[in-house]
Amino acid sequence: MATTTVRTIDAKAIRELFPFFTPHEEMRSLIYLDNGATTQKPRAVIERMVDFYSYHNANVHRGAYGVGAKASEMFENARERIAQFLNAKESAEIIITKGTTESINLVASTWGESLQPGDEIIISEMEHHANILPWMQLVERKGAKLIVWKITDEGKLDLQELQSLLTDKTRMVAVMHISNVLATVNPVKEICALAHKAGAKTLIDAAQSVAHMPVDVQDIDCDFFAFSGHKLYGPTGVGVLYGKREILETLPPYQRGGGMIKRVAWDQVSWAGIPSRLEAGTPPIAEVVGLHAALDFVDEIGRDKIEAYEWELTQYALERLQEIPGLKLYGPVDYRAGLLAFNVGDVHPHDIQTVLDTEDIAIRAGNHCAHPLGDRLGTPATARASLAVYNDEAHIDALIKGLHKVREVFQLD
Ligand code: 7TS
Repeated sequence: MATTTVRTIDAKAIRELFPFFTPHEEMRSLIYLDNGATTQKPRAVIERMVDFYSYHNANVHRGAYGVGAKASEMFENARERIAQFLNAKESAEIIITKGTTESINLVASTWGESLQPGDEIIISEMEHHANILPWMQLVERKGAKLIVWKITDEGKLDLQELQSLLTDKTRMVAVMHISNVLATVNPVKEICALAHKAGAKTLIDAAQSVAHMPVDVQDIDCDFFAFSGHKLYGPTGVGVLYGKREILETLPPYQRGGGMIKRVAWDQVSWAGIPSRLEAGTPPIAEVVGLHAALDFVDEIGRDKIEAYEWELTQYALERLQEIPGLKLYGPVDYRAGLLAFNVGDVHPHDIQTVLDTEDIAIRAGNHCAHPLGDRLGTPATARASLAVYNDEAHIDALIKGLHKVREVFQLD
């Protein structure tokens, strides 16, 4: 039996803040272990959005009438809150996007414009497709080169290896903060320091980190930092790109349209300053307001506390997973985030998922949008349980029971 005990957070009390975990006639009660894909939403987030649409709905940065001004104020307050959440210097460094994917595409297609033939972009072998494909497209367009920073056998990134890849041609090092498959927590501060020493810029894909640990963009000293609202207890359709002011100010527009110009005439156009220049069109207003509530939710619990709790729970899961014969876990075990990607014997991960579903346990199975990593690991697919602050030991116990059932169903011994 496991020796780890998990008690720093009352996950049951937290679940009560989520309609999704409240008994309802339309839903079976579910053990939700697919938080890497998206988290559930607390009532406070849902209610803030309902409140916005019910009583404050107007477009932003337009209507000078009362409701319009109030909507703009709510929107800009949320931007301030996001800046504070990341410890950005100022809210103008916060660009609203629709998610991590769009944030990275934005950087590749604006900052990337300055790339010259022969320039190099370094990304790691563990990246999600969202932090591969925009760079692949960019280097192809610019005659530049994509350099892949290989992972160690343990599933980590070796800083000495990075040092050997950095050259005077390196323009960007773009890496994930936490791997959505290996659960590796990458040393982003050290990565940024090395990249900067070589004269390169840095982008951190923080899709899997912001909800699970404290983050401070000034301390990390990254040039860009991207995340999605929906993996942070917030709505879908909204994400963030943080960028240092001095860099954002040099970027050309991303998309063109309303809200991002100073003046348009047939023969001349002048662009607005940041952040507006990079936010063409009506933004996801209710979603931004909902994200504000999500940040409050996370900070009310405390990100230090969440990090410590999820590590305790992860250790408990790591111990208990050892009880399953034939289970192969991917990624480091000395320290990791609360994502557990594994295979059991030669059972297909989709079959593991299906059997667990009959036990009302939701996990994800597949390649997790990281084909090159799957190639490196020698497995096209894994089953993945991913934890959040509302999960507890009982959920891990149910997962273990479910995995014993998988072994039974597929007659493994
Ligand atoms: N980067 C990482 C590290 C991710 O894990 C994901 C989504 C993304 C980028 C893309 O985020 P989006 O919100 O723009 O789609 N990862 C996953 C996952 O692991 N399972 O489902 C989505």
